[in-house]
Amino acid sequence: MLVTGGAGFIGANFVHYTLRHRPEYRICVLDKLTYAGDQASLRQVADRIRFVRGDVGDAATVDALVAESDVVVHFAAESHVDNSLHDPEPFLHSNVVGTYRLLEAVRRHGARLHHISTDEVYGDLPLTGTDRFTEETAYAPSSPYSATKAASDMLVRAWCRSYGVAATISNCANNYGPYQHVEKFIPRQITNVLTGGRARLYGTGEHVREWTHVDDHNAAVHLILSRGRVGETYLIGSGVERSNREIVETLLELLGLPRDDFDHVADRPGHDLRYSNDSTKIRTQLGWQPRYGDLRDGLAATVEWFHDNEWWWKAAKQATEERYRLLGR
Ligand code: NAD
Ligand code: TDX
Repeated sequence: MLVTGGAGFIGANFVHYTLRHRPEYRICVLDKLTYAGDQASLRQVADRIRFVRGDVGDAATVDALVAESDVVVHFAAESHVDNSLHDPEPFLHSNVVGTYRLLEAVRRHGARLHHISTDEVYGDLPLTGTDRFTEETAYAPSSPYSATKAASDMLVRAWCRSYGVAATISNCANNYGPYQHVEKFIPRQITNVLTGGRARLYGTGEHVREWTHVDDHNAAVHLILSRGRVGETYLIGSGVERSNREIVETLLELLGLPRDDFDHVADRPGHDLRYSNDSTKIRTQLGWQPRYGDLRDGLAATVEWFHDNEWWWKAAKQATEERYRLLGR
């Protein structure tokens, strides 16, 4: 199994999950080790996997690795919306060209591909209401990040239809858990507090996200690999929605601080209001069920993980906050 982006947040958790639950797979990770990738996330399993530092946009590297693989799980991407607003170009390269290179290699060598995507390709939903994205929702990406993810999904669909590539796609909502980069919302607030700073909420904080534990996402990916139908798209989401403000208040409480101990900062341009996935298809057709039912418990475990693993995030924290200072957030 080739895992692209396996040194990133979800990819590294996927490698750990696979070694725990599906030890029959022999895993090769291909990762460029951008600012977001960290081989330390794979330290405990380094002797059980092969690690190749390389770019999914590099045709020769990708071709050689896909030639040796039966299954490819494609996590590699530039993944942060704020970075994409500031400098879109790396998103075009990694997310669009990278997926194209992988599709061409998979087409040549006949490997099975699972493409990891996001609910952000569907745009956003009104703040109030019960609407949800489904597999039939029209694509309407808002940010350079989501536009490049939408493009990559379209490439996968076209390569399935025109060349008979054996691929599936999943679009998951926001993930949380260990090894998530400190630029992302939940780790940023926790590590702000742990380093003596304050939580920072964009705009009013009323924006809503649907939070899925990374292990629940990865369990769904394995179900799709073993039982999913080639050519199909599956939406993944826990059904647990919270406003950003509610998340910050819960984190502050878990960290032993007053619930209003945060700052409002400049809003994100084009900020998507609400995400919510209707995951009926994967639940009914493949039997997926999220196991991390209680978000507060999941957040408590995540706070504990960041508290106990300062060695993993300390170096990235300063550079990340430097970037945010330039963005005024
Ligand atoms: P991440 O930024 O933590 O990790 C991305 C990894 O990809 C890093 O290790 C990085 O070094 C690597 N990478 C980037 N460009 C590369 C390239 N050109 N070649 C090789 N490796 C490269 O991201 P994440 O949060 O783990 O997201 C993984 C995937 O899941 C992405 O495709 C993202 O769009 C998708 N996704 C993320 C979420 C979420 O909440 N984090 C939700 C839904 C979907
Ligand atoms: O400091 C912050 N304060 C804040 O209020 C940060 C970093 C974020 N936010 C807000 C913006 C969003 O409404 O929190 C929400 C979540 O922000 P992010 O962690 O940046 O995630 P989001 O933009 O929702 O995208 C995430 O989910 C879908 C992932 O980063 C994407 O890769 C994935 O596709």
